[in-house]
Amino acid sequence: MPHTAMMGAESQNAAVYSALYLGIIISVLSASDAVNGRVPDVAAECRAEPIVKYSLTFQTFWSRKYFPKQYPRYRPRAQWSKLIGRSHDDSYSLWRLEEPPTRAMRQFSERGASNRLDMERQGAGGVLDTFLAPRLRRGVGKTTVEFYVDTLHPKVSVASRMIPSPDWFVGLDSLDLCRGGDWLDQLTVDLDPLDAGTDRGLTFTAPNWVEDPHKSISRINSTFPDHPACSFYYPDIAKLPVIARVIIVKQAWYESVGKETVSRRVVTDADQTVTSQNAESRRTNTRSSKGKLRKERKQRTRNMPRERQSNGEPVDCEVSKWSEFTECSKSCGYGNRKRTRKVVREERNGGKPCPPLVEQTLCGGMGNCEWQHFNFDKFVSKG
Ligand SMILES: [Ca+2]
Repeated sequence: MPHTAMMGAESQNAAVYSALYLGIIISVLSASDAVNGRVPDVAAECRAEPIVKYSLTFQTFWSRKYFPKQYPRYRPRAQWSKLIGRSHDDSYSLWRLEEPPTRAMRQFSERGASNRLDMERQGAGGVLDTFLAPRLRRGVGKTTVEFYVDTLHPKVSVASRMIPSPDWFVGLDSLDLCRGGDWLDQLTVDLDPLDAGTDRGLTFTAPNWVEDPHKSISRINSTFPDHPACSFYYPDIAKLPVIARVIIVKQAWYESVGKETVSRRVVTDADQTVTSQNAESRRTNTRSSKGKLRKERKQRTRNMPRERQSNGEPVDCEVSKWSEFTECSKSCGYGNRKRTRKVVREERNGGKPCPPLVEQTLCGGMGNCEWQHFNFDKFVSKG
């Protein structure tokens, strides 16, 4: 690793571990820590939970207020491309600071074209899960996506291109979510603008001007590129305001039980009847989902046969048998399947409330994928 910031990053990582042990689950790293993040403890590999689902929120702050110089207001106004993401092992790299970009990343950072990146498949070339979040049509915005990691592919990388820009993007490089034998609960990483090194333009709307020969990927800051014309050149400030941030939160994890991998716990809100509801819709639309739930319950009560209400004895909730599981949501890679049950009788007079009505389990796996170059043996051994 050529980075001189290595020691700093290590000690900051150590601080993060300490914070986690103290129960403080929010920590802030800079992008350089993500780039340089190396885990000293590789003996324990988060084996207790072989597969983990995380949410990743991409939040952007590219506003005229914080970045007034040449701020793109029209045709196109400041915005962000779709966010490309992968969970992966050590053998894969989406992009790396101080290394030339791959052809796929060059295409993406210069033009937002992802046809080469789209050829990267789940279960191939060290990639476990491929995911993407839709573009943000303003400089300031937020979007959330979910992805899976496992003990063999504990790292996550993402990239989103700045539009308009010559070849500028933000991203994460190989952020390891397994630290000291445990999966991180929550992590916030501030992202710096990056230059892919393949276009010489210095301003957001500069015409296409090939960098020949190509350079390596570098970090843009208030004095680099060191040219007054650069759209991010603010020599009077030491550090650019934060332009983008990634917040990663552990959502669910899975253990192997017999032959089947089942969900052992899903992070939920207080309402137990939505135990297995999709975490993203819950987060973004909590009020409406609860409203809907109330409505459904009311409906259910109205449609049920009226029972005698005369005595005040507690009546426990009664539910039907579980339905069959739905088909797996993915034919290659990890997906979800769920089963449901219905309320046969509501609880009354302080009787036992209804248990969860939806259960979601993990299904699929890379064994279903057809790509020849994937090492299936790895996954068979995971059960
Ligand atoms: Ca450039």
